[in-house]
Amino acid sequence: MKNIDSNGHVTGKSLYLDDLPLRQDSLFGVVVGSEVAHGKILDIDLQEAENDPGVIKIFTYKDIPGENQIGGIVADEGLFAEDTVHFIGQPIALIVATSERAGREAREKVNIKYKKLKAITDPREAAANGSYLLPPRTFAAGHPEKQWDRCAYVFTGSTEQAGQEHLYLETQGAYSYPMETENLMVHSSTQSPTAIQRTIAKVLALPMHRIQVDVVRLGGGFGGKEDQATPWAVMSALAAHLLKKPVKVVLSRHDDLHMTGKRHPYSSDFRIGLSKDLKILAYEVEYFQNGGAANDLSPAITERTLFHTTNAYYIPHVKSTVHSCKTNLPPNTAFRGFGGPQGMFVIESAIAKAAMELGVPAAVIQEKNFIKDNDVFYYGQKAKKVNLQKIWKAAHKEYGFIKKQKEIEQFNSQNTLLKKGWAFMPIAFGISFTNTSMNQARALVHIYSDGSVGVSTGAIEMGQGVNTKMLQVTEQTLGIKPGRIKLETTNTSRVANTSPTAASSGADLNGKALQIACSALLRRLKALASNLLNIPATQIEFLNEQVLVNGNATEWNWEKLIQKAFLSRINLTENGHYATPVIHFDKAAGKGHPFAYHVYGLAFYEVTVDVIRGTYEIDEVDVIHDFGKSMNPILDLGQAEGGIVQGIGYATMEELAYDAEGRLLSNSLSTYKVPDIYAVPSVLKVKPLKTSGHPLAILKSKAVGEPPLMYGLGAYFAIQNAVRAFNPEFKEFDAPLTPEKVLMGLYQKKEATAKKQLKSVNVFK
Ligand code: MTE
Ligand code: LUZ
Ligand code: MOS
Repeated sequence: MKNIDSNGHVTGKSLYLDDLPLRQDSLFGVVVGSEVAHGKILDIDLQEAENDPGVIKIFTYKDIPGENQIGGIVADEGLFAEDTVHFIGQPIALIVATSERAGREAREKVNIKYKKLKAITDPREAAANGSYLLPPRTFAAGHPEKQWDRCAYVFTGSTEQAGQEHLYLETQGAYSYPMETENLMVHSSTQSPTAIQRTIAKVLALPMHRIQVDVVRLGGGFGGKEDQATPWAVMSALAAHLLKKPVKVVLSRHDDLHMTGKRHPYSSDFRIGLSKDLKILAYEVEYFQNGGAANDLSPAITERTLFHTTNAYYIPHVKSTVHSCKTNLPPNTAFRGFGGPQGMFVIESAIAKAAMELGVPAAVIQEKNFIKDNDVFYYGQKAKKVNLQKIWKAAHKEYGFIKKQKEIEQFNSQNTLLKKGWAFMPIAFGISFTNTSMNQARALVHIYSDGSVGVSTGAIEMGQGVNTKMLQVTEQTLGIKPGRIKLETTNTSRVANTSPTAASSGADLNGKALQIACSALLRRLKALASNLLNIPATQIEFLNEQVLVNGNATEWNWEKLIQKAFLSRINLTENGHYATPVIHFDKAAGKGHPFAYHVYGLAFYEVTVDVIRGTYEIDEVDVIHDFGKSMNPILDLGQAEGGIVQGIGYATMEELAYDAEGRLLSNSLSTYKVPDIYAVPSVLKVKPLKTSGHPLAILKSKAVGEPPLMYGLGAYFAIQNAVRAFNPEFKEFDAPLTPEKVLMGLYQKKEATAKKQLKSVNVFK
């Protein structure tokens, strides 16, 4: 089934927040952000702005009836700054005006005086100053400290990874209006309607049931709207509630880039120890995570980094520590992969470093250390149904890598102006929210008396096609035509207490809840048919809208049976609840079984570097991916391709530039370079592994939203190898590997010491 949104998207008929018709007397909010990265607010002069003709009111923290607090995991973030500011763009006030333009003009007239304080934007510098969001978290297994002497080879190194801008096509925004009594209706472009409902309730001092959040779809989220859709929705609700008028707050692209957090940059040190036969015996890593000015989702992202420290490998002795550093940048947040890509880049760098020093291809070390069935991930979960060996073999057979590698070697020996490189990137990504309690969902199904069906779940459609998957689950469970089914908006009054649509679990969690609801309805209808036909329910089946008995048609079809059920006063509404079984995790011990299952796969990269210009092309990416038993191969392929390209952008070209004060310089699409169609590899093949799927995946179809992004990291190592074919001194792990860095790397004399004094202190040296 093709994506049910595709016609609407290409004809422009799909509705987004900005397509909602405005109510009479609607007002518009423009956010006033801090102009300094760290400072005391000495004075806020709103007089001149307030006198502007279009301005209705300017709100600050003083207008908040409840708590000035929007922190989701840790209560450390005000909606509006009070006396100090911690990043450029931090909201201080909301100007509500009769038009957005009037609001923006008034913003020019706001005068805020600050006393500047020292701003820190580098996580190592923050650590050196004791500036942390939370104490460090460590996961460990075995005794790495006792292994170093026993290892035949030990290597240390450091890595740098920049952040990444989500660049959802639709910027952050919300539209709220008051309803009868104290009730509020909130339309928001959010992955987490419940977080918005809960936070508005807290800020306005209202019970949650007064607030209804409704979401049609998002023009992309990528994690950027898991937590950070909240402030704008709360601001619009605050103003709507206090002014008793509809208020829309939508960020301009410029404001969105400045005010919202991004993927966390990491600066990390590793030490890796191998045996004579290249088994990894021990691995130690310290990550310095750039958390920005408040926790936001950093504690959860920290955990996912720890979980993905060993990526697809079995390592018996591991110690992994994340230092979550507080800096004067916007709070960094969820981004497809959620700390996983950061953990994986470091272990892949460690393997690459060992391979360079030992003079073998990294692939030799990778393949020898893949995790196998019954090996235990270092956080205690036993690996089951691992298929990396199978994937490795399938990939070699399918794509003929040995021949490709020989051809690349030959190419390099014959060419002086162009050099090729290759690399493998394996992945093992855990599926479930790492916070066990979040792994639950609900679905509400109505069968109307004409036989049509309305489905509500907690899942948010953000382009990934979750609504299409929900429709498929309904269709297959009830045995009816897709045309009978309508996916309702995601609404907190219909489905309450939702987890964000995140962690790639949207389809699994909501789909399983929906299956439970549909199955209950089906049992009820079968009991009715059994009565009508005087046949045991076990012999009855619903297929293609027909009621079948032992495979034979009866006089009853779907419509007729539903009418009969309604007249017989049978309940045609059902609510399904699903909580992932099996999973558990002891946070203090750092051990347990946190994931329903893992998604595995392998990507191969071939790239060509121009040694005069430093430019490069990604010639080919060949992937074998474990989709399980895909319920929708076209959608899943789209997720894989999109994820890979987004990951390649992260590893090679997306470079966030700040000035020394923490002001974002790459604040437009002319200065922040994301992959366009020309950056997509000329050949990008994604083939499914043949497998029967996993029972905890919806219809055995594995979660696909995030895992493919991490294949993108392979681009880094392939380009690095191409540079090394020209200059073996190039050994840096500093992502993204932009053409500028490639050019420097091609001509650098010896292994460069890290750029800054602070960064050169490897904790393992
Ligand atoms: N695909 C599109 N087109 N747009 C998005 O915003 N978000 C990604 C992924 N794929 C995203 C996307 C992220 S970060 C996640 S967690 C998953 O979709 C969420 O959806 P799922 O749980 O239904 O896979
Ligand atoms: N969000 C979250 C996530 O709250 N917990 C997670 O484990 C997670 N994983 C991936 C993406 N978002
Ligand atoms: Mo995705 S980072 O889990 O929203």
